[in-house]
Amino acid sequence: MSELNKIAIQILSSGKGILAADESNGTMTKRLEAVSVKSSPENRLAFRETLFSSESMKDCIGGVILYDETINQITSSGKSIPEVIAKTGAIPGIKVDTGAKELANSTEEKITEGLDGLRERLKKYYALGARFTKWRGVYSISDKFPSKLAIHSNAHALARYSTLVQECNMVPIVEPEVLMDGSHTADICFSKTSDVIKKCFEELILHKVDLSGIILKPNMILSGSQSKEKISSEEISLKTLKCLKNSVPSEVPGIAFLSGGQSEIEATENLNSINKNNNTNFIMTYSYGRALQQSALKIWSNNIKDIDATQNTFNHRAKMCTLAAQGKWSSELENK
Ligand code: 5MM
Repeated sequence: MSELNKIAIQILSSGKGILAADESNGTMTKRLEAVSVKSSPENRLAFRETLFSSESMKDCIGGVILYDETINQITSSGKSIPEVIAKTGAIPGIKVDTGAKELANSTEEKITEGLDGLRERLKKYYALGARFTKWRGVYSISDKFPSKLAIHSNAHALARYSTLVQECNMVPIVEPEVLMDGSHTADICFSKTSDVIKKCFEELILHKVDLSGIILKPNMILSGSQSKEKISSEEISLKTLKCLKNSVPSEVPGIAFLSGGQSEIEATENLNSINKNNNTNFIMTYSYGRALQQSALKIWSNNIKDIDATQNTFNHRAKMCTLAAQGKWSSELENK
């Protein structure tokens, strides 16, 4: 077992998942302003420190993805954020892409940037305590999209990013996110997501990435958010499993889904169905941002001094997701 494989397994095993707290300042500002809190470095730190010191970190969270600002922040107790996270047993990680920009020659689509100077930035993050990283490619669905150009260029970037990360002894999370926006059916999502993931692995293999030392972070197979089609959690899980079974090489140790705009309960229920029906050898868990933090952020914004109330809300969500990662969740547990 390689060192990278060990790290990946440590992050994902025993029902643990990943807390995606890597919102860039732009996204975090939108989230904070939506609950009428000023987006200052102090407030961003206060919310995140509250989550990272919660009791559920120990049993539920295997890794936390940070943003550049956060990994460099020092808490009120004088500890760095990676130290606070490592003390709970979770592994600190870092988002290393610099965002999705307009794709030249297909300007309605996006290409994720951040390869320039990446090798040097990775060394700095390793020294700060990061042992895994994240890079997100984004793809939209329409009649024409994602184009071959977007599929190819994002896969190429994900592969080049992964080689540099492994060279620096960290585990790359490979996140190709096919967005939920649109009125497409789940079958269209299935076919476009399959194309995207297959191309990613074609490039990862070409670039000689050690597949046993990565984590895949894909979307689930869902109907578009404006679609009239409504499919059950059971159907979502079967389509998602079929897509991943057909597109992901067996060496990959685990898959950690993004929530992508699903409600907290939808993301939990769907992950639970996926695990109940899991007929693959992949660990199937969560790497949620909104589906772990939304309710906690609302409670925190009511009174940022009431740390217990925020932590209780976050603990509940983390516990529900961890049960779902083992196929042991049920809706009755939400009200206990
Ligand atoms: C936490 O949100 C991340 C967004 O970062 P940007 O601010 O750079 O857009 C995002 O990559 C996130 O890690 C994944 O999309 C998963 O989050 P959700 O909310 O979809 O579970």
